[in-house]
Amino acid sequence: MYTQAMDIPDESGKKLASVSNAPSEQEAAFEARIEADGRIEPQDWMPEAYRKTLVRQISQHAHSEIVGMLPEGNWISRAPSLKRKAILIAKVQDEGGHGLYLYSAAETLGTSREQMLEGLHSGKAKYSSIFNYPTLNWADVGVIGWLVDGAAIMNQIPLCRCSYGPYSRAMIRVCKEESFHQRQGYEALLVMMQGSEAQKAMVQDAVNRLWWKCLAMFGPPDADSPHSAQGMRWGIKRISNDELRQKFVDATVPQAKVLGVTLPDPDLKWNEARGHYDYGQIDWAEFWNTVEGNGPCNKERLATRVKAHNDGQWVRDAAQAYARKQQERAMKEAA
Ligand code: FAQ
Repeated sequence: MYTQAMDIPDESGKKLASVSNAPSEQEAAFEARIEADGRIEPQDWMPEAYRKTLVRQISQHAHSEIVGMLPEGNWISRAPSLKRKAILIAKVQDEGGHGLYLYSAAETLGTSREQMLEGLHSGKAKYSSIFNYPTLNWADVGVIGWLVDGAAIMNQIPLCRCSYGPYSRAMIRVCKEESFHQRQGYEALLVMMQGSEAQKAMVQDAVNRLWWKCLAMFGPPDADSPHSAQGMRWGIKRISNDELRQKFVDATVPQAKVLGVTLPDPDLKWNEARGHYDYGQIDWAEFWNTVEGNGPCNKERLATRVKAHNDGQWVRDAAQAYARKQQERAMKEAA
C-alpha cells in the first residue's frame, strides 16, 4: 500500500525507526475542519502552534481592553455633565467586561488568568499601542469612542468568524458593545462641533493627535507582519492588517466630513482607479518604539495597572475566604 512513511536506516543499514510524514488522524481532522470553515472547540485536538497563536493574540487583545480602561477612566471625575459621566462609567465598565470574556476564552486554551496577568504586569505581554498616548482634553474621550472603538470594531467584526469557537462567540457581544461605544463617541463630538469655537478647536486637536495612532492600531503592513500569513491560513484572522486599515480609512472620511473636522493627512484623497482613499505614510518607527515600551505613557499605564491589581488583593482574598466558607457549610449540610 502507498504510504508516506519513511524507514530510517542506521549507519549499518539496519532499520532503525519509522518516521511518518503523513498527518496523524487528529491533525487531518483539524485541517479538514479548518478547510470546511468549521469551528475548533476547547475539547478538540489542535496543533500546539495554533493554540500558542491564539493565546498570544487573545492575551494581547484582553490586555488592550483592560489597559484601555485607563485613558478614559482618567476623565470619569472630570466629565462635563452627569449624563456624560454615566455614559463614560458604563463604557469603561464594558471594556473591563470585554477583558474578562477574553481572559475566559484564553482559559479554555489552558492559560490561566494569573499567568496572563503575570505577563502583562511584568511587561512581557503586549497590549494595543494606542493606549500609550495621553488623553489631554475632554474631546479625546469622544475621539477614543469614534476612532479607537471604530478601529477596534473594524478589526473585530471579522474575528466573530474566527476559527476558534470561544473567541469567535465572545467577539459577537464585544462588537455589539463596541458599536454602541463608537456611536456615543461620535455623538459627543457632534455636540461639541455645534458648540463654541474653543470646543471645535478641542475636537480638531484631539483628531490631529490621535488619527495616525489609530491607523497604526491595525498592526504592521502585511509585508512586515510575521503572524498574518499563518493566522489567515488557520482562519484566526480573516482580513489582513492593510485591508482592514483601508476599510477604516474609507469608512471614516465621510464621517469626518459630516462632523466638520479635517483628518490630518495632506495625502488623503479619493483614488478613482482603486475605488479607495489613498493616505500618507504611517510612522512605523514610532509605532515600534511604543510597542517596545517607550511610548509617552507606557510606564505610567503599567504602573497604574499593577497598583490597581495589588490594591485589589484584599477583594480577591475576601472572595476566596467567602467561597471556602460556603463550601464548608455545604459539606457540613451534606454530611
Ligand atoms: N499594538 O504579525 P502581526 C480596543 C504586535 S481593543 C501593539 O500583525 P497579529 C478596545 C503583534 O501583537 C484593541 N502591538 O500580529 C477598546 C505582534 O507582536 P508579538 C486591540 C501590536 O497578531 C477601545 C507584532 O506586533 N485589538 O481597542 C499592534 O497577526 C477603546 C506583529 O504583528 C485587538 O487586539 C498594536 N496596535 O496581528 C478598549 C484585536 N499591532 O505577539 C478601550 C485582536 C500589532 O509577535 C477603549 N488582535 N502588534 O510579540 C488582532 O487582531 C491582531 O493581534 C493584530 C495584530 C491585528 C492587532
